[in-house]
Amino acid sequence: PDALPGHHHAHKVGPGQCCSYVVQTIDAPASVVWSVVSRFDNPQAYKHFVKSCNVVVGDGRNVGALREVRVVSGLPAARSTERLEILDDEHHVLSFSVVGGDHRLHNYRSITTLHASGTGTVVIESFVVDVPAGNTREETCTFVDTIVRCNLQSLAQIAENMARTSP
Ligand code: A8S
Repeated sequence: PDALPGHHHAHKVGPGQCCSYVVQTIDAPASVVWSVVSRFDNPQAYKHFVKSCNVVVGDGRNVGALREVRVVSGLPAARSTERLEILDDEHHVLSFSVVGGDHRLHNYRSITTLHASGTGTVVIESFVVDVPAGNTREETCTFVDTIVRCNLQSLAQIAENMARTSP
């Protein structure tokens, strides 16, 4: 399975859960994209919905680190507690899970992988999450897809700017 580029994204999906993924091409080298994505302590660098982030356990470079994220107002949530699950600098893989907060995305887990493609990078971010009571699978997937797509579009802009100014 290590030979398959997508093997990290093979989530275990339970009965009341949904999963999906977003793909984003970025016109910047994977090393530049990784320098932004790998900062578990600094998601606000490209996630516009994040107002602030504090690492409350560990140091953000080691599995098991916990961050306390506050999101901007206007969303159906104010905060989220997230655990670093995978940080692989060699293969460009980051995964975190949601372990607390006041939102409805219970048992959320995402995996982000970078893949060099020509002079650019392809980013794949997949996720699995419980479908909240009173919502459909489609509603849940659409909600999360929208957030993840926003994040990856913003990541593309930032990394492309970095690559332009200091290639
Ligand atoms: C991420 C991905 C997601 C973040 C979701 C899906 C969230 O931060 C927002 C709204 C919510 O209702 C849930 O990579 C939560 O951050 C923007 C607070 C978790």
